[in-house]
Amino acid sequence: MIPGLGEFLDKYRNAIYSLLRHYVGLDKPFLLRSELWDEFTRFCEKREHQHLCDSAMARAIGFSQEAVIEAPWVYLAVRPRIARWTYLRFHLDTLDHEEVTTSEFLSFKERVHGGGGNQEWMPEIDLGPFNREFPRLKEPRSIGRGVEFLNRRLSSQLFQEIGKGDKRLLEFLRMHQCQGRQLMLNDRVADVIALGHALHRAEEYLSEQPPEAGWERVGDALQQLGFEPGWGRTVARMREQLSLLTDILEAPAPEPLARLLGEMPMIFNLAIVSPHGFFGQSNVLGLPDTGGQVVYILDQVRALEREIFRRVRDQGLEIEPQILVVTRLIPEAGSTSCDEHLERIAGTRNARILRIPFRADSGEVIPQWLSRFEIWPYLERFALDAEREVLAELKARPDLIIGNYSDGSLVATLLSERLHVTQCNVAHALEKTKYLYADLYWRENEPEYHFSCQFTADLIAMNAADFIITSTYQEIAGTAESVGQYESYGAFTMPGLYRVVNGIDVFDPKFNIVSPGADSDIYFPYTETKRRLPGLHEEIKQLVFGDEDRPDARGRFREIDKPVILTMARLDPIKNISGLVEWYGRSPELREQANLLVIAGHVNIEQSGDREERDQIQRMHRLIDEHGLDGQLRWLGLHLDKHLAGELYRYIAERRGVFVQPALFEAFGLTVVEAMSSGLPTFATRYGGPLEIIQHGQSGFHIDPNHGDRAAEEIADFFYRCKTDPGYWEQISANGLQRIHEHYTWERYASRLLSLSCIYGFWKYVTNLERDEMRRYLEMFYGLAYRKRVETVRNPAVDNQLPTA
Ligand code: UDP
Ligand code: LCN
Repeated sequence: MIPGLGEFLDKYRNAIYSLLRHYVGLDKPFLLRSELWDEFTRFCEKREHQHLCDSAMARAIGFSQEAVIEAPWVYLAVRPRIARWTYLRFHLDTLDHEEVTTSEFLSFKERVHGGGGNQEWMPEIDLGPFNREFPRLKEPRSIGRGVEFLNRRLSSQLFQEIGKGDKRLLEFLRMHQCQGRQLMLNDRVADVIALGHALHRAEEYLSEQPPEAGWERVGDALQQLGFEPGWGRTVARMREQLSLLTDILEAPAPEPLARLLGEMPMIFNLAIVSPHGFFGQSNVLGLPDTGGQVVYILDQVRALEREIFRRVRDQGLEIEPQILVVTRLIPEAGSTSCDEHLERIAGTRNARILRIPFRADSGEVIPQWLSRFEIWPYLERFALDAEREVLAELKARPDLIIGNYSDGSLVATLLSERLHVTQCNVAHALEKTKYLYADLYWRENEPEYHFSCQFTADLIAMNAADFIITSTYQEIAGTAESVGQYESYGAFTMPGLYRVVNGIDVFDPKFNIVSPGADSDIYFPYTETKRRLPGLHEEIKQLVFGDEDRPDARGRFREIDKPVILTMARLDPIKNISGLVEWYGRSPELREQANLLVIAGHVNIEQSGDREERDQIQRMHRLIDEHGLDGQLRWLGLHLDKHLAGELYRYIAERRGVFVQPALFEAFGLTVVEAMSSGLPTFATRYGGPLEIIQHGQSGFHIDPNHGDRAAEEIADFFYRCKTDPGYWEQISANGLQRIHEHYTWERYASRLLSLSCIYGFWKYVTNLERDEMRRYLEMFYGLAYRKRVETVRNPAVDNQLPTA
């Protein structure tokens, strides 16, 4: 509860009464955090209410994420700290107040919403009890560092019982095989005592061998002692690993255990699942539902393959790792390769895209692209087909399955369950926080978005995953002010369907932050002149300054010496590109300082088949007309190939421009990382990933898309300061580069992801991380709720109700 709230309420009953009346008088059943606070400050403007300004009540309102109001009740969902929730209710007449349970809060919300169904008996989804026995983090600051916590907690637990941990570790080391070849230990090591002796003798033997010698020289002797390949390429490395194991057996500690496990030869074959969209290597970006996720996965594959090869080599093995990206085959694929069954991934030795069509129940192949909101009926069959094809293609089980976005994670769940393989999820973007009240008004949204399928799939996949990696902390648990994307699945209701009182626990150690980067061959600093692509400069000059008329462009810069503000994104309302155009149009200062270059969508409305994009195109033209921007703004309705995009960032940087990412919300924001990697000072939305990528005022700037005039002023001030403070632009640019170098690189990503996979694999083996009870519950949820919702996508006439008691 809020300290001091009780006393304050008792003492200032009159003021509290007026405040509650004020809220009730607004005649709005649901208020969000900003509305609650704005009304509170308005209320406090009156002199007689000023004592509320800095009171326990102010804190209670300030911490509230939402209010549900129906006279005489006011219910608040209070979040006093990151990921901590309490629910309060106030009675207008009696001024009583009390804490209520999550379930009571949600059922009041359902009643006020009047959402139909049997509200007396709403199915409650509660995954909390399954985690009762399971270690969970306590401090919000530890969220996202699950593996460190697990190592600490489980290693002490495991080795507490004398002999138990050692035995499990021994069994684990003995079970490794690849392509029929035994790795690490063989049957000669019968028990832990024998392992101790064998280690001792092996270390002694190796200490007399040349440090650079390999398995061919020492293998026979080591095999006699019970060791198999996998300990290292050289004697020096083998000694290091064996000595780590000796230390662990003598005095188990989390850090050496993590080092030993993190480098074990466990991951050679990987399946990365991403069914929706057009997944290809060229001509796909900008097609519906096809954006950063594709860029992320292709870069991820290259980085992982490099890292697996490095590890395999260091481990002294000769194994060809294989990575498959499993996606949908689309027969009507236009100019893309999405109708090809198998496609090699450029820049890799062995990675492929494996495409499998969606099929109707009749077995017929679905020929056309489907929106990500419409794919639910096809996923189960897709998973079964994928299982067969992946096994045939790899000629083995994958060692790790990574699910991407809601659909990929659900398919990964089905595959992992059937193949008994470690499962990792990557969300990219959870839709729930993107759409206001998407859960409460699910029924209204159902025809277009089918959120009931998506949120059910999310709950299943999140809870089934062995571990989840996120790009930022805020993706899991938000900030002091805003709710995290995963956190929003903790408690919510879909009236008439089900009520979730414990959906996902962000304190679960399965969450780990592993941030992506930008391809360093493409996005590198503008100062690295030798690596640059001068051959593209003439084309870029034409694009930016546009001497020629082009059908896909509007506007041409009148004053070409001014620096350029660059923005580039899909023309999706959430990206708010038209918002930036409006701020620019309304700011004479900014227009005075710089030109605006927009790369997004299509200039010609006829070229877009997407309703939301068409609205944006119209809005863009209207704003350009209204503010007379044709001489200061240039809008290119095209998609740049990544080499061109990379060189364009540098071209703009060289001319002392900036990059602006004005989204209303951005889950992560690859363009932000790309621009910063090029040395381009970046202004990006404070809602979502960029809040964490950029340190405001140091390595770039945060802007608030809800206060566009202020954002425009801040950008204008930056240009002004650059004129008066030589070196300022360079300083921000250099800090941005350093930030990326230290935190957002694919090398770091790949190394961490593989270590996590090995460590979670180990803990899954030696403890009950499988959580069988949870798995059974999820199976039931899948069968009874998810499959039923899927029927409604196939056939909207199907009754929307779950059976109620
Ligand atoms: N992109 C591109 N050419 C374009 C527009 C975008 O190569 O004309 C790339 C951009 O460089 C980035 C990705 O598309 O790699 C967009 O990813 P982001 O995470 O910024 O947004 P998303 O589209 O996933 O929401
Ligand atoms: C989806 C998004 O919306 C972006 O914010 C991310 O950068 C992208 O996926 C890659 O994870």
